[in-house]
Amino acid sequence: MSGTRVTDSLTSLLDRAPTPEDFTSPARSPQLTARVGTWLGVCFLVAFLTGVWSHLAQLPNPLVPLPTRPIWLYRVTQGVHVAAGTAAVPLLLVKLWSVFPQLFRRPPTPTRARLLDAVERLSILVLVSSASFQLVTGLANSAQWYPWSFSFRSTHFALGWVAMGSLLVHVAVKLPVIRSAWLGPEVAPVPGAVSRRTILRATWAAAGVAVVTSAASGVPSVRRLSVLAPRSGTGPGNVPINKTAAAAGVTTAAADPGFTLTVSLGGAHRQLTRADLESMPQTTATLPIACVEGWSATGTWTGVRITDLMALLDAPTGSAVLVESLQRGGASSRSRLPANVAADPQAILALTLDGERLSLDHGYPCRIIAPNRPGALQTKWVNRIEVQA
Ligand SMILES: Nc1nc2c(c(=O)[nH]1)N[C@H]1C(S)=C(S)[C@@H](COP(=O)(O)O)O[C@H]1N2
Ligand SMILES: [Mo]
Repeated sequence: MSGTRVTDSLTSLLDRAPTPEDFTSPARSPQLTARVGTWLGVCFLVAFLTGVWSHLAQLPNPLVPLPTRPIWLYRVTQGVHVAAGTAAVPLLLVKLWSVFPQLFRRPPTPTRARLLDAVERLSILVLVSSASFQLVTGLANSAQWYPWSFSFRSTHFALGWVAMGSLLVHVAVKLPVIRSAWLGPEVAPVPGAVSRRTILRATWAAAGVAVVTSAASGVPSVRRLSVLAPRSGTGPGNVPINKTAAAAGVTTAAADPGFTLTVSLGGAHRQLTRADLESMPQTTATLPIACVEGWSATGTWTGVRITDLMALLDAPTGSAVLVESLQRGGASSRSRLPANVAADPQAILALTLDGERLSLDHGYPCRIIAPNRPGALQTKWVNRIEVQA
């Protein structure tokens, strides 16, 4: 095919493609787009800030020690993170529906304008794809479904910055349109057409239903309504079970009566059986498991303070602690308690939950529980504690 014929057929294809004017639904308007878009932007900002916080909370070696109080802070920020992301799903769908005819806008003719148009389209492509990626992976993660091989946390974190950056560019470019849509004269409703108010109400309702049925399982009064939340069900002590002992491949080792925990500092170490741990002073704390997936549940845990274990080896105060599980591999099979966490009187190697011996699935013989930490760091089936002086 010659060059001119290619250009000719491309031109005729473009001629036959619809134009924005072909989509005549009076329900679409800049006023609708601006309202949904503003709330979508708010959801993304909230999810971004709480997401960065969650990322920092999971760093083994935080630059600045994150506080261990209030004990419920991470539970709230992560619940809000997942709720904001879930609410954003219907908002993004309505927003895209309200603007998609613009895809068919013909590029302007003057070179400069055409270039600007191309840049804007490119920035929107980045925004829409990064935003969709965040919502799809986030939603899959909150359903504990990881159908990919990349690291969820670092990818979701990196794309969060991309989405936020392109959102800022988008808002800056559209500021005049957003302003006049919010502040300009009221547009009279078109008789017989679905009104903007109806669409907005349906959109808010959809966002509300999405949050309550899937993301609100950490709020006791609505937990029963969270029918789509994978772990609104209860395990022993009303604390859901994240990964079972069988799934982690630790059943035999964890149930072994010969189990010992090794506590070490440099070359020195102590071996402790479960009976040894039970004979040490016991501490009780009521603390939540707050999963990155959005659910959280409170339990009353009893066991040995981390500081008491450190004292067995005369470890210097202010030491951090590395904790390892019987589980081989897996992102949650080890965690680090920075010095301020290890020193906390509520940082416990738990032996019981709600007065009952810890179940195998909750981490028997012993598991970490400490205040204001992501659930992923509350290591189960602990068999090694290494003091890092
Ligand atoms: N060894 C080990 N510990 C683990 C996990 C794991 O997969 N393996 N999952 C973590 C995650 S992501 C959470 S949310 C909590 C859940 O604790 P639970 O199952 O007792 O509710 O355990 C954490 N501890
Ligand atoms: Mo988790």
